[in-house]
Amino acid sequence: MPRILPGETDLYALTDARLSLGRPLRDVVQALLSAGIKILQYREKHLAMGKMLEECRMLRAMTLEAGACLIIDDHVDIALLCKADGVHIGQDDLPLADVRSLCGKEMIIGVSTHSPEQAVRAMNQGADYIGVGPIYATKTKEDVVAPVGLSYLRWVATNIHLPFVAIGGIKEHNVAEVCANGARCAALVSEFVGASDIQGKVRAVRSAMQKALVR
Ligand code: TZP
Ligand code: MG
Repeated sequence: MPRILPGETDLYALTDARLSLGRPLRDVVQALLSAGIKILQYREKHLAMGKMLEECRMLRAMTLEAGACLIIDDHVDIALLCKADGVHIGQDDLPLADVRSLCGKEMIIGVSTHSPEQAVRAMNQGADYIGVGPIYATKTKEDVVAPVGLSYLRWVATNIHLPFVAIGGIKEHNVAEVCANGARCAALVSEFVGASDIQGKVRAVRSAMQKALVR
């Protein structure tokens, strides 16, 4: 099973059917995987559980074929049933220790964090990676907290020795700034799934990151 963590790859893509310009999930994900995305998070907040499970089983087959890691947002039950590589939880989801007891040592657990306290707690409780954000304002997440800006990102890059991924409002035009502030992996939702040319957008974001990182 592909166990790939943020930092081992530069980009982390998330699904969102409502932002995908009406295109089927299969096509959107195929474009992401063809562009070389190696971590894919299934994040659909508005579907029935049975439908989510069906979609996740399809994504499991597609990600295995592409050698990509599949992470499920929120739902440890779906992650287990579809044999995903991991699950991603927020501050209001099930506690990390309980999720770990359900899914075992091998599965990846990612935790969203918005402050140094949350980052330290996630690390001490055994998260495999943390999400850091929202860096910028975003309309993609409904219950989003205020942007934490680049200062929290710099703090994590200096103080937390755990893989991390920056998220929230990251676009082709600002990803260089995110890298300049310590990120080695960026998570994008609307910029990727909302692009008319998804593969071209992934290439453009990756190239902006590479330019920022060699500087
Ligand atoms: N967590 C923090 S911000 C966010 C999530 C899931 C949404 C990011 O979406 P976008 O479209 O890349 O701003
Ligand atoms: Mg959640």
